[in-house]
Amino acid sequence: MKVLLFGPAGAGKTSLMRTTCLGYNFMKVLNLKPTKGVSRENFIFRGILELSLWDLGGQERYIERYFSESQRELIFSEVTTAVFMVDSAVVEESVREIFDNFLKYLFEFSPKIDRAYVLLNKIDLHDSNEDKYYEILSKGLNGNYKDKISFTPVSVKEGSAQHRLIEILDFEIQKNTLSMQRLGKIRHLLDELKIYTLSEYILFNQPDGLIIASTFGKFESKPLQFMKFEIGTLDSNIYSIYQQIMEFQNVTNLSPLTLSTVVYESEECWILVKEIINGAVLMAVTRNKQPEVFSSVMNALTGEIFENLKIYLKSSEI
Ligand SMILES: Nc1nc2c(ncn2[C@@H]2O[C@H](COP(=O)(O)OP(=O)(O)OP(=O)(O)O)[C@@H](O)[C@H]2O)c(=O)[nH]1
Ligand SMILES: [Mg+2]
Repeated sequence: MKVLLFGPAGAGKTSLMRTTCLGYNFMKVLNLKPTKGVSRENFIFRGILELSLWDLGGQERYIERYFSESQRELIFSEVTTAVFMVDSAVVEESVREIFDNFLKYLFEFSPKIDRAYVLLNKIDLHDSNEDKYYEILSKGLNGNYKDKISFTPVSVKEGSAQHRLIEILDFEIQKNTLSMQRLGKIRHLLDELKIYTLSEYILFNQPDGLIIASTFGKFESKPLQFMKFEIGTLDSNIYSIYQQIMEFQNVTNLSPLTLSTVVYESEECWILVKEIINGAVLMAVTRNKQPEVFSSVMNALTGEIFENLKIYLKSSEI
C-alpha cells in the first residue's frame, strides 16, 4: 500500500508521519529539518497493514520535480491513499496550482483511487485560517473531483491530525481483503485464549501503540507511546544473580536473558504482558487471582495458539 503525503513546505507532513507511525510525541518533532525530496518509510499499521509511506519534501524545487515529466509517473502511480496537507496559518493562493496538479496526476496515474484527503493543519495556532484555505482549495473544483475530496481541519500538535490519519488508514484496512482475513484469524485466536484461560486479551502494535485486536470487541485506547520494555539497570542486576544461581547448579552455557513477560498484580487480578514478536505485544488480564488461572495464562503464552498468533502477525512482515 502506497501512502502519499504531499503539500507545501512546513505543512507538518513529516511531523504527522513520525507522531502517528513511530510513536514520537510532539516535542520530538518541533525542530524537524525540511524533508529533502522523497523520503520513503515502510511500516506495518495496526500489525496487519503494510504501508509504504512516501513523505514528499514540499520545497518548491522538489515540487517542480515531482510534477516533471520524468518523475510524475513514479510519484503518482499505484497510490492507494493520498493526503494533501497545508499549514492553515500560512494561507497562500499559489498553493491552489500545486493542489490542481496534484489532483490531476494522482487521478491520472492512480485511476483506481476513489478519494483524496486534504488536511488543513495547525488549527491550534491563533492566526490559522482554515476556512480561507478551504475556500481557496475547493473553489470551482469541477464535478469529477468535488465528490472525491474530503477536507478536515486538524492539528498535529493537539492530536486530531493523527486521529484523522488513523481513521483514513482504518478505512483502508476495511477495504483490504487480506488484512481483514488476518484480523479475523487473530481475533479468533484471542477468543480461543479467552475461553481456555478465563482472561481477557488485548493485542497492541508497536511502535504506533494502536490496538490490533482484543477480546472486548470494539475497544479503543489512546495510542501508547514509547511502549518498550526497558527496566534499565534492574536487568543487569538480575542477570548477575541468574549467573550465580546457574553456577551453583553447574550450568555452563548460560542462555541470555530476554525480557519477554512482565507480570503485574492488583487486588483483583493479574496482568501479564508479553512481547510476541518485534512489533506486537499481548496483554492478558485475568478474571480473578486463582493460581489455576495464572498458570493457564502462562501455559497459553507459550502454547500453540500463541505460536499461531505469531504466524499471522509475522506474515504481515513479508
Ligand atoms: N503549532 C503547530 N505546529 C506544527 C503542527 N504540525 C507541525 N508543526 C510544526 O511545523 C514545522 C514543520 O513541520 P514538518 O513536519 O517538518 O513539515 P513538512 O510538511 O514535513 O515540511 P517539508 O519537509 O519541508 O515539506 C515543525 O516545526 C513542526 O513542529 C501543528 O499542528 N501545530
Ligand atoms: Mg518533511
